[in-house]
Amino acid sequence: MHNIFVYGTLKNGQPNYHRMTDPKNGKAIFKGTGRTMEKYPLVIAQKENIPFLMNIPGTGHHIAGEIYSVDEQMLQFLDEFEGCPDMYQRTIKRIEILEWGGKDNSPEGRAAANTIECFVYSTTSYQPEWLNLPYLNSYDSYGTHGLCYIDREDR
Ligand code: PCA
Repeated sequence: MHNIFVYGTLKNGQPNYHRMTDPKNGKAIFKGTGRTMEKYPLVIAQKENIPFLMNIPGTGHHIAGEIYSVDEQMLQFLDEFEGCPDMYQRTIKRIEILEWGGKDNSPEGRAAANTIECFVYSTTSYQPEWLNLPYLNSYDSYGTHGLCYIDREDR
């Protein structure tokens, strides 16, 4: 199993969460909530209103998200779904654990420290104009920004 930190449309309550819970895609077990140790610029870009964490550590905010443990099948599914490595690249980042909320109470399932290394889909293939967009610290497709994510199926 692999730890993955999601900050965008894959979070619970967001438009692509159902892809994480669909057993056809593999397995994803919720572990808890966290935020990036480093600051990053998180923007909503392109006509489909897609959240992008630009891989520029030190700029922007600590980004809030959710930690999941996923199997190899789900990781492969997510790589393909997220257009990795063209649109996003999957890299390892250190995440500060805010709440360890998983159902797994076994010693191995519990967080021993207050940080954890996770895969994250961030991007270096961004448009320079994106640097001028507002930087978010937490993504919500349905937020007051009005930039609701446009589903893949509706494009
Ligand atoms: N999906 C991935 C990256 C951005 C997005 O919308 C995520 O939720 O972390």
